[in-house]
Amino acid sequence: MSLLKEKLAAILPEQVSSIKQFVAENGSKVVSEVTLAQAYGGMRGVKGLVCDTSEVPPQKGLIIRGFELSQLTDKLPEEILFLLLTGVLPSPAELKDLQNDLKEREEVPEYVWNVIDSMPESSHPMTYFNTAILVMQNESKFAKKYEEGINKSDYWVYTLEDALDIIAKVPAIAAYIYRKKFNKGARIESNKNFDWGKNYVHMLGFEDKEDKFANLMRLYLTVHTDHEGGNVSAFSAGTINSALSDLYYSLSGGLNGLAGPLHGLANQECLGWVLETMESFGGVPTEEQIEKMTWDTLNAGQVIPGYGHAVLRVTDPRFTAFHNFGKAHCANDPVFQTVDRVFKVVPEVLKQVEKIQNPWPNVDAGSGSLLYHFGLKEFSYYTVLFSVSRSIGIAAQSVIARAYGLPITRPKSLPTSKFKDLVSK
Ligand code: HAX
Repeated sequence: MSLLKEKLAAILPEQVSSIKQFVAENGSKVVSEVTLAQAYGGMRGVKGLVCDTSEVPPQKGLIIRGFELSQLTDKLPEEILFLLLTGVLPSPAELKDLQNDLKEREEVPEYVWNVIDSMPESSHPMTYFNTAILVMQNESKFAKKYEEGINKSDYWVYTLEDALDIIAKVPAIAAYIYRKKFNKGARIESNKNFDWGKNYVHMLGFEDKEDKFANLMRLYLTVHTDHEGGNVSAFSAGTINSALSDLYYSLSGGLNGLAGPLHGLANQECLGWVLETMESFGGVPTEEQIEKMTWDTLNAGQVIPGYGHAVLRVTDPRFTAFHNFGKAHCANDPVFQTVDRVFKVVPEVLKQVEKIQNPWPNVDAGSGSLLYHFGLKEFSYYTVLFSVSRSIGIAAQSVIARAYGLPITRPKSLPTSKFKDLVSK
């Protein structure tokens, strides 16, 4: 048994029984109320979901198992996976064991390459990626065991198996999609000596002798892993998984949500907006020029991608992590300089638009300029990078949900006529 599985097997029973007792003793206590505006407003702020892997306090931003993001930016994504699942960072031996386990699971079934090869070349990289995950459903150990008839208490064990199988394979799949879609040449085999992030850079086909791009990739993959349970991708995946659809079904479904421009696709849109601004003004724009471009976009009835958030009310610490990396490694890059200047101007403009709750940058505002700096310029690919990382968080949330025995998700909807009745009472 792997050290990760051993640890989970040791800690989960105690956690599950303490949650059962907590709910039994306090089940009737009111923890949240719902206003009419919330019912029509995407359930914003309604506290009706459990997520123990991470939380997002509006005034602070992402906290993973008690660690603020700034305490985790030097960690590998594999360490974050261990942390999300167990609540503690791995020891060196536990990390090595997890990395070896992932290496053993990384071979991608041949039919996945064939399916990717047979898709229309015009398909978006996210369509390739989510299709590849879905077609691998054929491999689900959870689905096979479920069909055989397993005990509910073992659901988490086979969800973990699926989780590790998927996480091991996604870098190679994502890298091949990049190489195929953008005519970069043949598929590159994995290097068993590299960690998960560095291996991804290697399979994408980038020369990276000093590990500079690998360091950005490790940071990128660490930062995007998890963002509590209510965001579109995690919530959708969790809902699908709650029906005991296995992780292949649920991850693919959740990542289809990440492909939306108000969610993960914002990173591709954001760099597009920055480059368009640079092109309009022939180089790094002045603050006045950025202000004009911002108002032009708003007046055209469009959003400024990379700014605003449904939960956050401060600068996203994930943006800060990328901004700091950019200042340290890309300070002279004109695209990064533009992002830096946009950060000075856009919040001041958005503060003047009364309806906007949060004028500050989110995770997507700066990362594209760093990828661009290292030569990954095909920005329709950026959401795939996000997805590779988010697979970790979604997988961890599903393992925990199955261990807790959470039931099928089923909130109540009402027609407008019933809400009118409720309001008039
Ligand atoms: N530019 C222009 N208008 C904005 C805006 C922005 N950056 N952010 C919010 N608004 C508008 C909303 O569109 C909404 O307008 P309507 O009432 O006319 O529909 C109004 O301000 C109120 O919105 P809000 O309450 O402040 O924000 P929401 O919770 O409704 O939406 C969004 C949050 C992230 C979707 C929103 O801020 C947005 O569209 N931002 C730009 C897209 C983006 O960066 N998305 C990525 C978010 C992070 C993420 O999930 N990454 O994966």
